Amino acid sequence: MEKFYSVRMRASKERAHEQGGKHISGGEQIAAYENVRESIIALLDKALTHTRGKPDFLQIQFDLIDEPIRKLEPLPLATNKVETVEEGRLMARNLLEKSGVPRACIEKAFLQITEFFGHRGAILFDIQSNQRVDHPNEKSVRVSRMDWPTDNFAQWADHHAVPRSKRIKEALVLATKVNRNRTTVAELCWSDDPEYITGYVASKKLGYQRITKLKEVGDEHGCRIFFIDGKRDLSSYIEYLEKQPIFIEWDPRLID
Ligand code: WAQ
Ligand code: MG
Ligand code: MG
Ligand code: MG
Repeated sequence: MEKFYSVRMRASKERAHEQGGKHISGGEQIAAYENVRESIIALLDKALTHTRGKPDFLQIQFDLIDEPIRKLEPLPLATNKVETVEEGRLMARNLLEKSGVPRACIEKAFLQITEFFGHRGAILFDIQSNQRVDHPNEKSVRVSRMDWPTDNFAQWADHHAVPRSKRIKEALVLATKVNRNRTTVAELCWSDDPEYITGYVASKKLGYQRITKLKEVGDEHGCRIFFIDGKRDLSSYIEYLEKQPIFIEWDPRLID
């Protein structure tokens, strides 16, 4: 069996993340040994040229994946065009509700949303208790060990008339890993990169629903919230997010 390595990067400014530094960039890939160098260079470039600023802390590491890598079909994609942030966020709320997140939970999360900005990972929000549950220490969760082999992604992108963008690839990889898990009800995301204003709501039910404007250009506040059904075991869910290796693989015969 071919061996694969998880390659991860994180970069911050002023101090390391755990010392309260500003998050600049993160990234995760899976590479065969002969491609590890290429992965590390790609992640290094991502960190050194980031629009959130020049990092002064950077860490890249790789480690062998022992477990078999599970394959998942990418979530179906749709793009919703909106003109204003207000329209975009209203659409996001409606899509979350259609995905099965209760109205009261959505309102509670949006009331607290400024506390969910500026993290390196995702906030877990429980739809039973209407509370943030990625405690202790309010440590957001970084999803890792996932990738989409380049050629298969390019085929998928061309077929769907979507640009072969790294950003779209990374977001759909993460959204697919997260939302194919039964504990996840839905996800809400927009970037913390000042120039990138398209975000999405994702769920098993609705797939990957892009929304073309969820913030203003120049705004460095981004967020990622996983709405979860908290009756299930939280620690095994977090273990899945951080450790379960996943490859996205699109089957061109399954035309959607
Ligand atoms: N695990 C958990 N949270 C993450 C991860 C991860 N691997 N990567 C990013 N985040 C969180 C973190 O809090 C970031 O601040 C926030 O998400 C935004 O990350 O056009 O580019 O990488 O279809 O800036 C979505 C739309 C783009 C793409 C999202 O997010 C499209 C994006 P960013
Ligand atoms: Mg990213
Ligand atoms: Mg790769
Ligand atoms: Mg970012």
